[in-house]
Amino acid sequence: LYSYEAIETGTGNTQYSGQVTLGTAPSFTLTDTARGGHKTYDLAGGTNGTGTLFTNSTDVWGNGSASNRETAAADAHYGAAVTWDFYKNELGRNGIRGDGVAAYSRVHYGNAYVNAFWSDQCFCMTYGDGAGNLKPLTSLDVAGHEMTHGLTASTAGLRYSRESGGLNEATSDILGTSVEFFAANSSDAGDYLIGEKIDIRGNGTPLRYMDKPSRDGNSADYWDRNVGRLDVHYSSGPANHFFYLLSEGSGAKTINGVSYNSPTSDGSTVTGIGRVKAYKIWYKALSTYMTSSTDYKGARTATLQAANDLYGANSAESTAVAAAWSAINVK
Ligand code: ASN
Ligand code: ZN
Ligand code: CA
Repeated sequence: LYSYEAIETGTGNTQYSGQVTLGTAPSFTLTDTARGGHKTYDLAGGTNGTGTLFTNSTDVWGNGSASNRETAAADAHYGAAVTWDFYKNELGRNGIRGDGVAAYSRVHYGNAYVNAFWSDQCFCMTYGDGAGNLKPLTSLDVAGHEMTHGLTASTAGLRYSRESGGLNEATSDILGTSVEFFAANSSDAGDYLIGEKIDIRGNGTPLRYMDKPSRDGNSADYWDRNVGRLDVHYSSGPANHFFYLLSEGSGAKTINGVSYNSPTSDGSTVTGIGRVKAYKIWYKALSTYMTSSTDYKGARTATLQAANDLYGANSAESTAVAAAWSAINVK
């Protein structure tokens, strides 16, 4: 008639998010019964299969340093849990597919692998250890980014090339960043930077910036007719910029100690509506109006429809959506 699964929790000492609570049922494995049964596995340098489920009878996982192989697992397991809670509490969605079933995570992929990825084939997230094995790609924003590739595949299905690919990448940056803010984790406060904790270039700079994407040297700030020719991690720039402008507005601003200065293509001033309304609009557009072939023009239409549904036609929110798109040259 019904089944009962114990909800057990242990302590994770993560590298990027401090000490956290982890789902560890049954009997001290990295299994999050409260969140669809999400499990975290050790690939131990392998590049296929599931590897080995993490087990530790002390129920204390990692020590905050990458030299302990459970540390990356604690970060990945935590990132999946916070993203799950964000989807549920903020977006009203029960897991990636809305069916209450979790994906799983794999850490220690390959040798000094400096990336992380989502796979529709395994319905799983995979993380490398980073260069020199010291900075695994398991920060909260990156976990939210990768899990959101699963969400996008389950909803709009944005094709991973040209403009739809840029929108797919931006959706992962937008919701990954939103997860970081949602967590309100004192060791990893929210920001509009992607991968800032990983120091992927070794000079302290993040992978991407949302206030002015061209700060990375490659991403586009504004839409133009050739933007779809860029790599999807650079054609995401205008949509990331749209999300920043819609949330925070144009110009200079400091948030959680990080300074931003967001320009507009036409010198207009955009007034932000706050990131909570902004991500609710983006998610409704993604899950209701966007399709596999949605381009930048289509994203403008989809988010305007979503804002009209949520806040009313002619609402301040809908007006701000139009203004933010116009400011990145999507008229
Ligand atoms: N980390 C990258 C991403 O999620 C991996 C890739 O390029 N597919 O976009
Ligand atoms: Zn991505
Ligand atoms: Ca970040």
